[in-house]
Amino acid sequence: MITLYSEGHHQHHGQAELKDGQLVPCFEKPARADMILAQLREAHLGAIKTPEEVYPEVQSHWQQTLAKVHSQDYIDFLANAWREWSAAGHQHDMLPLAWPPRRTTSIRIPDSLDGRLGYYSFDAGAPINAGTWPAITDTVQVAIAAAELLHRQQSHVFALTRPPGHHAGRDYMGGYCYFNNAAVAAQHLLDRGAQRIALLDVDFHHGNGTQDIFYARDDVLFQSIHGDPRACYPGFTGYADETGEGPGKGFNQNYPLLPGSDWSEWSQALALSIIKINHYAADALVLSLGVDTFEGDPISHFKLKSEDYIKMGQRIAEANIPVVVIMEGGYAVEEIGLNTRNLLIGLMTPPQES
Ligand code: OKP
Ligand code: ZN
Repeated sequence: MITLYSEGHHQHHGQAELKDGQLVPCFEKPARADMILAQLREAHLGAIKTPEEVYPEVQSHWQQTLAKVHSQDYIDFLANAWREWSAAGHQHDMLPLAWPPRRTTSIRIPDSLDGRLGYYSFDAGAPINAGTWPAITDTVQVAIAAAELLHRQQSHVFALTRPPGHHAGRDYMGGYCYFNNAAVAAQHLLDRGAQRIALLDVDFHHGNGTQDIFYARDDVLFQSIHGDPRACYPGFTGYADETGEGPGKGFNQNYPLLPGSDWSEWSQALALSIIKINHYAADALVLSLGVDTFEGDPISHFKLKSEDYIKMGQRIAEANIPVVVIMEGGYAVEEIGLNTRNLLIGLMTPPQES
């Protein structure tokens, strides 16, 4: 297995997020990726490469792929946001403070930076600092290079992406996410000739952004297993009756599970989603991997154990299609490396057929 990684993510480190009414240090921090990388090295899970090493053309192509998944005005907003913010004399993180409410007659894009910040976000959970743009553009290239390697006949590739991406919709950020790395990887595989991509999101939180991007498309089958939106962030989306629209009808499935769910409940949802994926006959699988389903995760509410990630990887391997793994969440920083490593080991060593 090959891992794709780039140092650029270190430049993105938010200062604070809201939790239970208080500003607390961001759970989404550079050490998350560092811990995963350390575990991969220790386990000798295969070569760790930069996007430029394996796919130099990515440096001139990533913007084209990105623009098929996100709107150009949103991309431009992110490209210029910090420059505008710091020109206004601010040094602390950018965070939005107002959003259009229900019954807004027509949502126009404001001129003010605060207004645009609200327009292009769904929560105050995605702080922008001076290094956010270099980090998110670096990690998009990690995702594309990983997809490229999969296209060139690798059976498993791991994209160690950070910050995560699955809450980022076509034209909005939120929940630590700016660009949807998994959606970009799926798009690159389609651009390389794949007909059907399955995108399975196993992060604790609903992949609302990925659902948004592919909701009306039939070339990406989106499956998400997550905390029930009645109780869990981000809420509002992730119900089982959200099944796609227009040409995408039937190509979106949500498996909401109650807080407290453990491997026995979780693995039943996985089995259902794998049946769907097999039936779809996908050319490749993009796995949005969050290990915040872990019992020790500080912001999530499932009860998976470290060993369960080996089984998870094995079950996914049984679907017998090439898999590109895109890193999403996981905030138990001490265990994030072990849990990720276990998933990857499971993926590479499916149980022998009896
Ligand atoms: C990003 B990813 C709940 C606060 C939730 C944002 C969580 C973003 C998760 N009390 N804050 O899906 O791992
Ligand atoms: Zn998550």
